Amino acid sequence: MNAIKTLTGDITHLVMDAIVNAANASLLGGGGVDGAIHRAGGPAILEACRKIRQEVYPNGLPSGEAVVTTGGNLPTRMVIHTAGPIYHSDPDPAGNLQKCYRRCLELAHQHGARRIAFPGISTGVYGFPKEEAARIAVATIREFFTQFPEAGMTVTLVAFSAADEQILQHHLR
Ligand code: AR6
Repeated sequence: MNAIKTLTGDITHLVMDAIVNAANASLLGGGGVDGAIHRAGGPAILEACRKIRQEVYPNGLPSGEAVVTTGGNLPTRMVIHTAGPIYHSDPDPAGNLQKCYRRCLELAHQHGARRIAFPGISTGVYGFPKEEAARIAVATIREFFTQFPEAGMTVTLVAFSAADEQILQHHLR
């Protein structure tokens, strides 16, 4: 059985198989949830990101792509880093946000992750409207579940405020 849940809190505290990082093309850290994950996860995550930049994405992670690293000191086995679209400059913000969710779910599934948590990718500094982002998140996860009914995944959508969780709940109804 697959399921979608919501929760309000700090994603770095969650015991999961995988948590998603709303990173950027550089993969070298930043503010928001990215900063929190690197601070709490320690240097092993940054080290793994540097290696991926050198070996796989010398020009940076394209918008809509995702990569997996260790969870370092976090209570999660792995971190899936994705670069969400910058809402006001990306040529296809909705399409690329959908790709982010899809790609993260595919990687989680490939790595055997059953408990996976997402923050609101692009809904902070990157300016993606929260309503539209929640609709895309829920629709993309549901589509994935339809294609992989046997995946046995529980996806937790993590809000950083009660108001944001209300938006997610609305789209789950
Ligand atoms: N746990 C859960 N959610 C969080 C946390 C946390 N610890 N911290 C923030 N949020 P943002 P973006 C929520 O700005 O818009 C960074 O500098 C927050 O309330 O972190 O994808 C990166 O390096 C918001 O709803 O990510 C990039 O340069 C959501 O997480 C850039 O920002 C995403 O906010 C990415 O921007």
